[in-house]
Amino acid sequence: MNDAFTPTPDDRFTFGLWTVGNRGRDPFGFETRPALDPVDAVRRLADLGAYGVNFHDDDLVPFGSSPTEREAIVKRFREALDRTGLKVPMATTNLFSHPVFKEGAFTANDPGVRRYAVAKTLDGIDLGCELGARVFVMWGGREGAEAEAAKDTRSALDRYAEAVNLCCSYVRDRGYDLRFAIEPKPNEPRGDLLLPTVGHALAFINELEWPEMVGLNPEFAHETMSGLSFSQAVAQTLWHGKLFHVDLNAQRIGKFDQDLRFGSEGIRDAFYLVKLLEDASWDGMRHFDAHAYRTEDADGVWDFARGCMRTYLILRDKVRRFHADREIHEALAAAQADRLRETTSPGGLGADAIDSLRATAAGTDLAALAGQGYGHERLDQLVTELLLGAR
Ligand code: GLT
Ligand code: MN
Ligand code: MN
Repeated sequence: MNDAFTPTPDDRFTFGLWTVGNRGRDPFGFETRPALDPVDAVRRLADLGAYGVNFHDDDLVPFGSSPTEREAIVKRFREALDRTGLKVPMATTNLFSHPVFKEGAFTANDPGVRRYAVAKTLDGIDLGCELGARVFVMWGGREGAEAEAAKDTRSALDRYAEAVNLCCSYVRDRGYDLRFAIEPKPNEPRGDLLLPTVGHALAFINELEWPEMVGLNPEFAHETMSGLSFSQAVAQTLWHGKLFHVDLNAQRIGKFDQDLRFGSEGIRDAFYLVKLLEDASWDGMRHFDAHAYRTEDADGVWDFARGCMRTYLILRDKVRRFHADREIHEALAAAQADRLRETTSPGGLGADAIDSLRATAAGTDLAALAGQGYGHERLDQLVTELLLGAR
């Protein structure tokens, strides 16, 4: 049944092969679902109205494939893309599954491991670009430590930057139209990961050789694991011009990385995130980095995928209603929400302007300002009622 919340490619929804292909394995239990052929994933996602599909090198071309096998796999996959019109906007490398990366990849103490990790990434870049990817995600799942004595963090950051610089240099040399998006995460699978939050990653980018080539791929679950506001993190990323990609899912604070169906937890946070992306007219991909519950069979996976997209579209409609709601407008005026756009010093930053600011401030009616109410209870309740369908 098609309704107003049925996705179309114009909505720019994407999924990873590893997301719909997730087989339900967890640290305590084996797979509960059969393997999914990437070509079937392409067909099902296209049927559901997605725009694209993303992958790790090994999701598409199994680790250890020969060049002939690689060629056959890529040909078959490309035919599926051509048949369905599905795109590959993003690609990435798996630098976390193979035991060789157990001590790190770009930041492994052993230079041999680091060289292998960089070379594997360059191969992944070739594969991604061959299939049209314009963004390359870097998630350093093994870059971190448990035994802190064994890892010098400052040297690790030197090597991390060196690896990213090598990848940028390669892309420039090849003339690829590709940008990198670093994905922060606080922990898991390592005890502590490097570049644990959006803030750490933004600062790291400034130290790189070609900072303009590198931005962020913030993930809902990862900032939430740290107890941080995802929409604030994404807003700051946008403010820096660094939102190159986004990983949407759901997460409860304080738990392991749950990667739940978008909107299944933290519906208010999800609403404010959708509001942010839509109000900013952000033109990137709405990528779902999530997977179906382990309880699901093969059909349940497509209920999961449909659910992610529908919830986004329902929240997008709520954003439209928010802007059209007269009472919400009044409450926003009471909160003086628009006045934050007024500059603090209309005369600028010079000495005269500062003198004038101080003269104006000297006349402040402290009692009046301290006594004013902002009406947040009313505004917040209106948002609650909007989300609950009561307005
Ligand atoms: C892995 C991780 C995700 C990353 C993927 C990209 S792999 O599933 O949990 O957060 O986005 O490497
Ligand atoms: Mn995650
Ligand atoms: Mn992710």
